[in-house]
Amino acid sequence: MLSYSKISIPLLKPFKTSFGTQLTRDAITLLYQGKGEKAFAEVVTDEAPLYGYEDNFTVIHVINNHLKGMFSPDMEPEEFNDKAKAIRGHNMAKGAVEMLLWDINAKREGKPLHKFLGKSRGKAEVGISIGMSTIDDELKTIGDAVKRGYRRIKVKIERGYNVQLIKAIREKYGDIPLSVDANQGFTRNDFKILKKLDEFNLKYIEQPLPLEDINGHALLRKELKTPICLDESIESVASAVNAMEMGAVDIINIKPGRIGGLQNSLEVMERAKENGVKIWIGGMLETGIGRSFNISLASNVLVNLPGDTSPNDKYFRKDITNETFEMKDGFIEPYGRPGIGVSLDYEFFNSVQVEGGRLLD
Ligand code: OSB
Ligand code: MG
Repeated sequence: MLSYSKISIPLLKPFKTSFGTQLTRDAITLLYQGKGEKAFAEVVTDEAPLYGYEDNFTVIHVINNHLKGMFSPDMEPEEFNDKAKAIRGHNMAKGAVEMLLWDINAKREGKPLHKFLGKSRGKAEVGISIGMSTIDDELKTIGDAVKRGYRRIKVKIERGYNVQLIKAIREKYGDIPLSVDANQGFTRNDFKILKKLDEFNLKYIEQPLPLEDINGHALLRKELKTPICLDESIESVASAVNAMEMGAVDIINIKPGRIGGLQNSLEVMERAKENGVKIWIGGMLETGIGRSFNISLASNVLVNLPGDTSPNDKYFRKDITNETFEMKDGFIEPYGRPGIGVSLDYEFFNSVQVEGGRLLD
């Protein structure tokens, strides 16, 4: 049986980006209960379409009315992807169903997901993504993150909150590995502001322009010394190939839940390698379910930069999974049990569930 739930869990700290402030993680989770083990997946959408055009409401609609008929627990992810190609876009909805199939298949084979996906290093290199607040508060958070051993610090920027922040960070912490994420907060008229960031030796600037404007990123890339990383613009394999062919991108932030799942992620990783583009695995404040998928993928040998896959306790006082991820020397290990290797704390899960329904017999 395939079912979904919507849960809402409070974030330890509000997470502010150029597109808004999140106080809770409102996640759609998928559960497949067959004869054997249960399998899980998590959709990366939120209540409102601020990051991309999909949201929790479109996802439930697309899965319920279009994707569930294409899903069978006996199929491999590739077969589902071939069928789901008939539906335009909606890669966040597709990605969650696809990842559920990876968990089902890995469990059927008795293999941990990170090994089932191909060559794994057995650990993921971890960076932190810090939401906007005040410069003083961010400096404190960064000090703690450096002490905890994070391998890269990423701060969010927007119009009116950028150069001053980065200057303060460099003054206090020197040349730590630092990047910035604008979440589409700038336009083609802002190249002058963005050029000012060149003097701070940033690892990269992530998604400065609107997601549709891939050529704008190519134009900006010619103006900047700082490498360009794309996040929201990479919605599919095709958009990744377009961005690379247009010279719009140095680095891609892959979120499997954003680009239709793990098969697409692996394909983008192969294409990136051919094109000399670097890869890291991002996050969307996922619970332990989505986090486990991200960490499994981030352990792959084709990933070559630290990602946004922090331990659960960066986000939540309590998570919906019994197992949590811990960071040691800036690395997190995926679980060795079959599939995603985590189980649900049903008592807590039920207490935070705001909506649920059966999708399919
Ligand atoms: O742009 O990477 C982003 C969170 C929600 C939506 C978009 C983004 C983010 C993050 C947080 O940066 C990454 C994480 O720690 O999960
Ligand atoms: Mg981003």
